[in-house]
Order: sequence, then structure tokens, then C-alpha cells
Amino acid sequence: MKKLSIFFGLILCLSSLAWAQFTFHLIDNFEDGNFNSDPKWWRFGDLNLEAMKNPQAQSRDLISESCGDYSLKLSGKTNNWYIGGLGTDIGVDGSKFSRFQMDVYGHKKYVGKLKVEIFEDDNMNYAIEQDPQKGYEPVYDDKWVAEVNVQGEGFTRVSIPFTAFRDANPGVGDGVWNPDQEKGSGGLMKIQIVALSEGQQGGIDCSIDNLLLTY
Ligand SMILES: [Ca+2]
Ligand SMILES: [Ca+2]
Ligand SMILES: [Ca+2]
Repeated sequence: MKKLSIFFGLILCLSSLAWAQFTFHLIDNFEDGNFNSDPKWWRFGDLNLEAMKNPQAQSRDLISESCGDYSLKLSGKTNNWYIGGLGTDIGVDGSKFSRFQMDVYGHKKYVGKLKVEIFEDDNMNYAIEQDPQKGYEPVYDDKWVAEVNVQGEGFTRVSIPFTAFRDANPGVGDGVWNPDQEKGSGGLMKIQIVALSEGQQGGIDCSIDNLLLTY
């Protein structure tokens, strides 16, 4: 009987592993305490990044517990709304997913907003060409955006359906959400998160964790 239950336990384990593999794609959970590799995040503007130990949850909190030991702290100040941002390459078939999810920890000092930007390949070349003369905006590919308001202390889980993203560059790309890897397209190529202040003068002070694509 014991053998049998071990056997069924193993089957359950393997099938849940397989299930997990096609239900989400982890972008980063920062558990290596390092944002410079696996994956590498680039930084722009006046946003500071720091992989930091998560505070211990005061009471039972499943979302805080799922954030593990480390998250990425974002901080910075501005006199004109825009603070800066970070980004990383993804390169997956985004048609297998329907949502972007992340956990956001608000600290006391500033609230502010995080603008999530997703880039998908429309000229079928596994690249997002950007124009350095025009703020590094894409030249041939769609950029989709959604905004997240940073809440107070504690991790808030944010799950945004791709249908809630809007085309941030009408006239560039094909204006259709087609993040698949058909016909030579690289699909969902990269993500950026841009920090904006709540007022014209202000800043951002929050942490992000468990960035993933899911159903
Ligand atoms: Ca983490
Ligand atoms: Ca577009
Ligand atoms: Ca497109």
C-alpha cells in the first residue's frame, strides 16, 4: 500500500510539474539576489535598482510567502513625473498565455505608478528595432502598455489580462496583439517597467517580485 501511494504521489508530482510548465513562464523572482544575470535587467533614467531581502510577513500571507527571500527594490525621485525604468529580454510565444502577473510591495514614502510595457515582434526578425533619436521607441513593432498603481505596505498581486493593454504606438507595428512565434516572428520579445511619480514632483519607493506570464 505504501509503495502504491508513493507511486501515485510521484505521478501527481510529475503531472503538476508538466502542468506548471505550460501554465506559466517565470520572467524573474529575484531569488538569486541579482538583477544583472539570469535574466539581465537593464536600467534607464533615474531609477535605482537593488535586490533586497523581503520583510517577514507579520501574519499568515500566502502572497508574501510566495515572494521567497528576495525581491527587487525600485527607488528614485523626479521633478517631472517620469523617474526611469528597467527592462529585460523575454523571447517567448506569448500566445500561450493570457496575462502578465507580478507582486508589488509599496513602501511608506511614495506611492506612484508602474507602467508595464510589452514589445512583440511584427516585422518577423526576432528583434525590436528602436530609434535612438526618438527616445528608443520601436520602429516596426508593437508596444503595449498598462498601468499599475502602487498600493501601501505588503505585497499586492497584480494580474493584468493582455486584453487590458493598449497599443502605445498607433501606426507602428500592425496594431494587433499577435505575440506568437509564427512566420518567423520572435513573439513576445521584451518587457519594460517604467516608474512614474504620483505628483509632478515626487518619487517611487516599491519592490517587485514574481514577474510572470500566465493563463
Ligand atoms: Ca522573490
Ligand atoms: Ca502599434
Ligand atoms: Ca503586433
